[in-house]
Amino acid sequence: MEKLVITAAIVGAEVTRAEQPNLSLSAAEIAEDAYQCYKAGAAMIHLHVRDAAGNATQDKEVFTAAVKLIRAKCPVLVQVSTGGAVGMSAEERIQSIEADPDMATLSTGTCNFGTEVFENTQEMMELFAKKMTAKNIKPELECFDVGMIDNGVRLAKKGFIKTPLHFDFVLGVPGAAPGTPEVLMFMKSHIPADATWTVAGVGRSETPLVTMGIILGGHVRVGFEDNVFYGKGDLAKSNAQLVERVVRLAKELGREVATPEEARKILGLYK
Ligand code: KMH
Ligand code: ZN
Repeated sequence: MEKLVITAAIVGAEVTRAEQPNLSLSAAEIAEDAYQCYKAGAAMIHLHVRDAAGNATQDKEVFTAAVKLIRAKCPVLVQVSTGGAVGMSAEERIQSIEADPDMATLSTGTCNFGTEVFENTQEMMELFAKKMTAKNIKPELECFDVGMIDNGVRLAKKGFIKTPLHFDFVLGVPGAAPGTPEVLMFMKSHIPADATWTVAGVGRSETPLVTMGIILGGHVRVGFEDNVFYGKGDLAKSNAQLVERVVRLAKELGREVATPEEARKILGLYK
């Protein structure tokens, strides 16, 4: 089995300080958070950024400042979000790839997202794919439901993105696929044989799905974007605490953890 790539989704677009008092908002806080996750064993940071008021933004300058500060502290890989927040335009969302990331997300389908709709039309997916390919950035295909896998495969068949593909199954978003073992097993079996995959479980599905990801040879994502708790009713102290748990689980289950440089090869990043 390949070594385990741990991604830390440290900020997200929706979480607030009221829900998680230790949430990082400024570029300096985000960089320190990323560094602590790197020290704990994360090979990659899935990055969202916030504006001065603490709201999600896809502003390229804000992304660039955060990416630079993270890179000044440690060699962790940086994957920028192009998902942004619900309601943002495609043009707004794709700005983040101007920050020279190692990787970027590409959500391959529209779904309900709680009480809202996270829109990713065919036109948007093709636009994002073309722009990432032009910049030599490998996309992580964010799949919140099963049909999104097929949309990702179709993008490759049409020549918008290169194979082998890398998927992230984000399970447990209310309105999309639930975070259950059965769903993960199906999604894992539904991707091309040469593809790699990561799993992220929202809320209480985080730790069970991470454990399955370790056992099944996938890769895993944890962090405040997906889950602010350590246990039931017990807020996590930090993103690093969530990463530390993954490292312990991996050790107990006999899976080695990848460094950022190893992760770059395992995921087949382009640069
Ligand atoms: N904030 C969600 C609506 C991504 O980062 O690519 C979308 C999201 C996906 O977080
Ligand atoms: Zn995200």
